[in-house]
Amino acid sequence: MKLEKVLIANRGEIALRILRACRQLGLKTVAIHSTADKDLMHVKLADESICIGPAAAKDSYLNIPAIIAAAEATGASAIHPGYGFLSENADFAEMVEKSGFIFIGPTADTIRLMGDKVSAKKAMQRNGVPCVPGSAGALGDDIVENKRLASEIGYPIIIKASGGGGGRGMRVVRNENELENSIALTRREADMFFNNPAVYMEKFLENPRHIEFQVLSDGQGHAVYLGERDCSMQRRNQKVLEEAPAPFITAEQRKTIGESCAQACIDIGYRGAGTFEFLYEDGEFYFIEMNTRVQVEHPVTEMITGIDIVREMINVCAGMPLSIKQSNVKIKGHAFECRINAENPKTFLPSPGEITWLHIPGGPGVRWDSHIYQNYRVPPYYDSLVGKLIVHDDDRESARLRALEALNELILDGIQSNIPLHKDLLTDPVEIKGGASIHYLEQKLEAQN
Ligand code: MV4
Repeated sequence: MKLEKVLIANRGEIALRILRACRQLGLKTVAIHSTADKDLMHVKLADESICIGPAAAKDSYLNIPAIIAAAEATGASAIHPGYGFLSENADFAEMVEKSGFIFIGPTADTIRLMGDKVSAKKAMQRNGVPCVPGSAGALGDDIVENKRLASEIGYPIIIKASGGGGGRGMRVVRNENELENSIALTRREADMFFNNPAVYMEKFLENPRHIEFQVLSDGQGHAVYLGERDCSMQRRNQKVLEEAPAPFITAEQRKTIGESCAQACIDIGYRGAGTFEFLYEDGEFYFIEMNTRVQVEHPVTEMITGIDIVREMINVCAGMPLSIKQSNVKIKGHAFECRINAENPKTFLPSPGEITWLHIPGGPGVRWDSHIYQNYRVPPYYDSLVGKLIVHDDDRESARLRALEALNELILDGIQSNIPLHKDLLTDPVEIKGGASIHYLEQKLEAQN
């Protein structure tokens, strides 16, 4: 089917980001929104908009029949899921394609394969992507065998739900006494939350960094890697500050790991934008999971490569071959992204409400990806992300100073935000040095209390 009109099945900043990419490609856009979101910027800008349900996400942005009906009613040719919501729901992708629309993402089978962490890991292993040492597949019920495996790997180990991911359904086990009970508990939770009792075992890495590789792939035998991002600055599995490239990663490491990711994409017939998540400790990369969607932090990669990831993912999902060759991917300079959340800076509780004054920073190398505007009311029903401040400069230190200056210019009044946290973080000696672990931010915040 020819791509002419894209239905944007999301809200907020990413819906606007997708709309901008569509506009540039000459594609018509359809915004769908909940009753609480009629004033969203992309709803105003889209060629057409449809209210698909009440504020609660389960009745609107997660309502598959309502979204398919909106696509049919508007004659859309494709659906872009953005991130979160239905973006990694294989049943949704399947329904979209069975209804005759293009799903702007990988096939339902690929989403299913990567959603099952045991099968994802197997796919990576056969393509030379380095993985965390662990069980060869799902654990059986033989406790003697599981104990043998755990002591072979060496404690501490971690039990993870195969249907989990993103930090849900995991349990660290520090000695043999806890093993049987931990497996049983994780299995029970996995069955309850993911409808899948399969669990697997990995060596637990105590103090890793979170480094992820961005890929683009056309499902027709071509794939490129766009370097890596360091997303270690996080609190409760929510990333706060991201950067690209990752500090202290060599060009040789980038090439080795990136090539293995691109190879895996070709092997599984991956289509669209994807992210390979790794833990990085003592100079080694260990694959943990793959995200089959466009990610919040994709702009830092766009800034250092000059590649419009959202445009490319639309093109390859519309059936065009990948237009980028690996030899044309050049990493230039350094980028940071500050996630600006509407939240209480001390308690981190959401802080919805009306934005009474907004001033957006500018100048060279400053990018603001956000749907908010002066007098916009941040609704209480959704994620608290209200904007992303992205900066780029020739080197890491210049980019850091540019981020600080942009944060100083940014005025966001009427709601509380984490702008103070970003100012604090970007002047923190550990952040200035670079390479902090995934636990650093939580430890820093703990020490301040
Ligand atoms: C781990 C780990 C240590 N060792 N796996 C959490 C999110 C999910 N994507 C995987 N997670 C982890 N897996 C092994 N073998 C530590 C984490 C982890 C983490 C990973 C990335 C970013 C933030 C994190 C915070 C806590 C734990």
